[in-house]
Formats: sequence, C-alpha cells, structure tokens
Amino acid sequence: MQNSIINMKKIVVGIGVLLCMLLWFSSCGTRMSESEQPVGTDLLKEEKELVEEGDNYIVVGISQVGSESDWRIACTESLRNTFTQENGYYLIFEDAQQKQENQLKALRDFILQEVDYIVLDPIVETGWDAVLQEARDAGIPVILMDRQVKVSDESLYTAWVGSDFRGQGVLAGSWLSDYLEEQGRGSERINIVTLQGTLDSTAQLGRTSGFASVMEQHDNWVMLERQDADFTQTKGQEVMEEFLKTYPDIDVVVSENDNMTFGAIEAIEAAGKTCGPDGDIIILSFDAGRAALQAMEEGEINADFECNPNLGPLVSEIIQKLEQGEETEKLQYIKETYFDTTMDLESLIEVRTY
Ligand code: GZL
Ligand code: ZN
Repeated sequence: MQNSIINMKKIVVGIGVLLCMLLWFSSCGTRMSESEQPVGTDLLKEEKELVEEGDNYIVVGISQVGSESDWRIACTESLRNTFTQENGYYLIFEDAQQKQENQLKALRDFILQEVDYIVLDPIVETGWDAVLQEARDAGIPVILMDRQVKVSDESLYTAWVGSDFRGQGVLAGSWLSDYLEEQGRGSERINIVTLQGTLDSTAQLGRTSGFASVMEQHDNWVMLERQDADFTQTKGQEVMEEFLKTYPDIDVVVSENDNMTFGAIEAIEAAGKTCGPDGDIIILSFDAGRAALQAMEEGEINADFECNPNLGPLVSEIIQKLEQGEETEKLQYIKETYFDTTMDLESLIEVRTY
C-alpha cells in the first residue's frame, strides 16, 4: 500500500513537471517583446535565448483583404508558403474579412508591435494617407501587393507588386471583338452586362476601364448595366438574377472574377438559358483559377483573363533587396496570360498551381 502511494505521488509530481515544461515550450513559440513579458517573471535561460534568437527573424506584418474568392485563398497560400521561419521570417498575418477598418486596425497593431515591414493588400484605393504616415513616422517600410492606393504622396509606400488590371480589361475587350468577328456578328447589336468587383478596388477600376476603352471602338456594343457584386459567388448570382429579370436579351456577361462568374452561371441556368461557346450568353471572366478552367472545359465559360496570385515570392524579393540596402522598383508587374476554349485546357489545368 505504502509503495503504491509513493508511486502515485511520483506520478503526480511527474505530470506536474511535464505540464510546466509543456506550458513553457508553448509560450516559447510566440514572440514576446520585453514590454510584454509578465512582470517579475524570471525568464528561464532557454526562453531568453529563444526570444533573443527570435530577433534574427525579419518580422513581417501582412494585412490581407479577406478570403472572398479562390484567387484570394491562393494568394494567401503563396504568402504563407513564403514568409516562413525557415525562410528567416516571423509572420504576423491579419485577414480583414473585406473591411477597410480592419486593415487600418491591423496596420496600427503592426506599428505598435514594431514589425520590420508592413505588407498591405488595400481593399480599396482611398483612405490610407494617415495610417501610412504613421508607419513612416515609426520608420516601418510599407510594401503594397495586388491592389493599389491613391495617396497624396507616393513615397508613403516603398513598392507595389501586382497585376496590370487595365491590361486585363483591354485584353478581354479585344478577345471579344475578335470572337464576334469570327462568329460573323461583327456588326450585330451586342447587349452586355458587367458584374463588377468591389467598387474602388484596383482590380475593379482597371478591368472596368480597360474593357470600356475597347467598348468605345464598337458602337454596336451596348453596355446595358454594370453592378457591384463584390467579387463573391453569392452576390454574383443575386446581381445576375436581377439582370436576367430586367434584360430579355443579354448577349455577353463580363464578370470581373471567377467566383462571381460561378454565381452568374447558376443564375443563367436557373433562368433556363445557357452560356459558353454553344450557349445563348458569352461569358468572359477574370482570375482564371483551376475551377474556372474546369468550367470552361465543360463549355460554360468562353474566355478567362488570368490574374496571378503567386505574389509571395515577389514581395519577399523586395524585402530581401531592402535588407541588403539595394534599390527596388516602385511598381512591378507579375506575368499573366489568358485562356479560351481553342486551347488544350486539359494539359493546362494539370500544370496549374492554383
Ligand atoms: C485581383 C484581386 C481580386 C481578384 C478577386 O488581383 O484583387 O480580388 O480578382 C479577389 O478574385 O477577390
Ligand atoms: Zn442579342
């Protein structure tokens, strides 16, 4: 009996020690600045080393728009795969759930935490001057990715890397022009509706204006209506349902991202119409993610204008240059292409990383 009590005691003590060890190591994983350490805690030697060693990391605060689309998910994956501890980074990642006020709060948190760099994908182009000024006052470089900002002083951010959205819109317009010619519809009245992305986002502004610039060369093209569907599938379906109720003869849908396109296809088919090369309605989409290329292969989308989400490596390249004291280009465009049903989609889909 006596032995078993002693053994029990040993087990209880052992578990207690184990728990303390576990608590310690789990707290080691999170970076604690001097001010955050619990007052009076005598940091154990190992923990001190970990915090000191943590200082060898480049601390990057990333404010991401949200998780509203396949494109956005792929972009976040690219960032998380790049800003790893193995690559010498300590990443603080904030998802703003598509609200600018969450991004402003995230940036102010990053400034308080004295990160080394701020990376911002600005949901809309306006409203950033003050917080960027605060980052500059704190001596923290801001790198923009994907979307851009309209600021009074361009030196408020160090560099931007992303897509040529206007170029995507122009490419979509010229693709449609060629396609209609081939179909013998070059002089027919063509009724068009547009599902726009988040209003005032660079992607929406660029795609809308790029396509509009081609519209001007075709007086037989009529833009019946453009409406904001916020880059989401749900809104895309809702807005397309309204368009179908309002306009009996829609020839083309310009949808400024694939997720709105998926919603639009739902609405078109629910209304008893068809889309794609053999359908009633021509579908032009943007992003060209894997799911959209599969829908294209199934004959639901005519053409898709790629928006490359793999921005992580390009942003990291900028930071590495800054770390070496090297100059970086102010604006850097990522390479992109487009897809349509004349291409060998099966082999293209196989090699796509998103
Ligand atoms: C474009 C990006 C857009 C995508 C949408 O670079 O900002 O936001 O086209 C995403 O899918 O929601
Ligand atoms: Zn028509």
